[in-house]
Amino acid sequence: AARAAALTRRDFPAGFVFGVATSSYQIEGAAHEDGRSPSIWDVFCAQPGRISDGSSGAVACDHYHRWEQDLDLIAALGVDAYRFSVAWPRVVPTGRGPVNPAGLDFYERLTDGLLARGVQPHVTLYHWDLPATLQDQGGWTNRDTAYAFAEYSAAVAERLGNRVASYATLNEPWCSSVLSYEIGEHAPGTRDRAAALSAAHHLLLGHGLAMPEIRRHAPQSQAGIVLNLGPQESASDRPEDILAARQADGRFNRWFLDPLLRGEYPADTWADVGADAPPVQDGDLELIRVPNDFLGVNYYSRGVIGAQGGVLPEGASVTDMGWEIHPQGLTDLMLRLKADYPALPPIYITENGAAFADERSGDRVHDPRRTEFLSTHLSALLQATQAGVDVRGYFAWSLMDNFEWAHGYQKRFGLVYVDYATQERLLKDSALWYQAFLK
Ligand code: PNW
Repeated sequence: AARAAALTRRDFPAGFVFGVATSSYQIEGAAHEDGRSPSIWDVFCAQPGRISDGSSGAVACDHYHRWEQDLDLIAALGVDAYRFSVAWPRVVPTGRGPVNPAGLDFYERLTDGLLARGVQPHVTLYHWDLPATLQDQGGWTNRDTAYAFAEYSAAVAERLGNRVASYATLNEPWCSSVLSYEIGEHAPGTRDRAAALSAAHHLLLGHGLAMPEIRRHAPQSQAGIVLNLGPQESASDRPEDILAARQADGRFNRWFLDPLLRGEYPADTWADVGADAPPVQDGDLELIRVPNDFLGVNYYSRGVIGAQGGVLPEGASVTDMGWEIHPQGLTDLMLRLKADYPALPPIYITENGAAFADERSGDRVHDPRRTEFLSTHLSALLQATQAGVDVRGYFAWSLMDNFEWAHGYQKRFGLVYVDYATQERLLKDSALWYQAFLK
């Protein structure tokens, strides 16, 4: 802990980018303004029982109206970069069809506002808010959605162009396929493995189709994709646990990494899913294997897997999400990616952070566990860079408390506290720590 407390940005390679991250539906609110159409999350939140506190992102952090003060806050943190996402239903309200200029205006204001403050804009094109009209036609289980995504991506890249430091096509396709179509915890909330695997394939195809559009309109920006990854380790030496861990790794990590970086689905997992395998057409994998300038990695935890499912190791400490706190897993993951994928591009950690119920006392919010989480994960990342892994940046999740999907507002990931009754923002102790780390 003493070493972690002393850590500063100067321990990292020159040029290493430090930032904070958010996503559109989680912070913007203004769900019906300036031509925005409903997304699948508006529809999902309106269904009783889907969101644990019955809330939605209709207002969220009201960032759509408070963006200027939020950009000042970002600048005050002293970060190099800010990662935000663009809401597809603001830009192409019908999903596929005419562009809504007022939607693009908002993201142009953000982009220029960041640049004016000396902060690099990093854009994610799809952080889960699919236009609801596309879900009416099957959403990501419909191959056409991949083509619609490429057209929407082109419209964003055409407007924002080279002003954006990096474009990520998708955030966490595991979440927008498996969690959304198979586990049913995220929108649209279906429970169908074949649908999830079809969705995953069309998401990857959408990435492959969008990349050349981004490059055409923003040739100087970096372009890539963001995956949520984590080691899936066996709970014991028993062969059945080892097999289960390998299967979990196949579904969670390799199902996305292998098509993107090797141009093939993992054979063992393909065999496991049997008749639920996705509808792959000739040429799809060549498109999906398009070279990326970077791979974004969101790291929160590892999995410890037994034949019965995921287990929590004895004595493990967890965040309010119930996720094990395991910084070593970040080092392990980075080393594994380098070892297993010769085509691995430079890595950005595009999300890392923790939910804790933070105690507010007056105008201070004491969150020592979040500071500890961030500093130990940064140390773990530093170890990976020192072992030769090409990591170029780190984004803390999240800039501020926000709408945590199926958990509503009851899980707080922010470095900045949000008082939802007043929309007041307050730097938590962890934000002050990050500020000092960056000085
Ligand atoms: C990510 N899992 O979601 C998202 O990119 C963020 O929008 C979100 O707020 C953040 O992590 C915290 O949850 C995840 O079940 C959701 O493994 C679920 C999982 C991973 C990431």
